[in-house]
Amino acid sequence: MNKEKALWIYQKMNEIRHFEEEVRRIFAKGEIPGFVHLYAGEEAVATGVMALLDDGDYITSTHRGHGHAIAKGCDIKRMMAEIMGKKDGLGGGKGGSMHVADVEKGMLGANGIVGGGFGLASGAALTIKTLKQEHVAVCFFGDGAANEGVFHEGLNLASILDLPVVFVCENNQFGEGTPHSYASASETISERAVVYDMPGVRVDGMKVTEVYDATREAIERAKKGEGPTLIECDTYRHYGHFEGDEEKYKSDDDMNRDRDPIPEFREKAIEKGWLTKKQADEIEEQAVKTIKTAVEFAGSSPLPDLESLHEDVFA
Ligand SMILES: Cc1ncc(C[n+]2csc(CCOP(=O)(O)OP(=O)(O)O)c2C)c(N)n1
Repeated sequence: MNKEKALWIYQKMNEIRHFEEEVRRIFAKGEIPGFVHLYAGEEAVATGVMALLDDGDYITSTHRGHGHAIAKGCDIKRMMAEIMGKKDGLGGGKGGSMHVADVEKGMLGANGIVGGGFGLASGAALTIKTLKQEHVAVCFFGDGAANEGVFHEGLNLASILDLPVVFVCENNQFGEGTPHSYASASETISERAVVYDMPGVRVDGMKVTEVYDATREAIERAKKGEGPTLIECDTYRHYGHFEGDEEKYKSDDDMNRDRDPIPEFREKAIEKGWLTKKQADEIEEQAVKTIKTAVEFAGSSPLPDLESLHEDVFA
């Protein structure tokens, strides 16, 4: 970790948070078609990992993918337009929140299929290995996805082929309304790594520095040809599973509202001398402006033309 990385991380964390707060507001006004699953609360994971990647590295995302897309460098204005179903969206407004993608940035896509990223990430890593590139693929997935069969297939394949892939579990304790403690036979997800002969690490996913350090080691290993790593990040989503979810399945103790990775990192970064208070304040103010501009851009973008209905549609 250094000043440059810390500045970037704090900027992206704030952009993600304000982006999600605006999506929440716009969704409540009825201006977003379909579902949205907000990433607020989990910012330390996306930023801690993505601080170590560049455009040549691939990621696969989830239904809760806005944070991954922002941290991977997707155009924020075009993301907002996509989520609002507008013509200038990254996918022409036809994919929406769960299909935000930008292959040029190595963002292979948010994904409405829980567990849909395991095969894609392993495939991307196989491409990297075959072409002898100095890159990695990162697969983000939730604790719920870890109970899908494809988790086991993906990890097994990546291990036997020594693929340069990092599996990052965002364990936010719930798969929709089902607690991890009820749905998982193993206490942790990381301990499952042992049967696939790869390192399994569990970190506090509310602390960017922990996510960052674990990811750095995993990437080094992957680039040396030593194969995949499983990282489990203990995290928490601030809002419901999707917007409109009243979270009646959570007790007061489960709400964990005071766990927030952003002030946590601000304090640490200032204490370590990576950021000054002034820089942190400026980053916070700039993030508000960046997202305001994105909302204006998306709001003034037209709906896709009716004649384009069958373009870019594969099913
Ligand atoms: C294959 C598949 N099964 C079920 C669903 C319905 N579904 C959408 S999100 C979700 C919960 C996923 O939980 P988790 O992987 O922990 O991610 P989180 O929502 O907590 O980020 C489920 C079951 C789906 N979209 N795809």
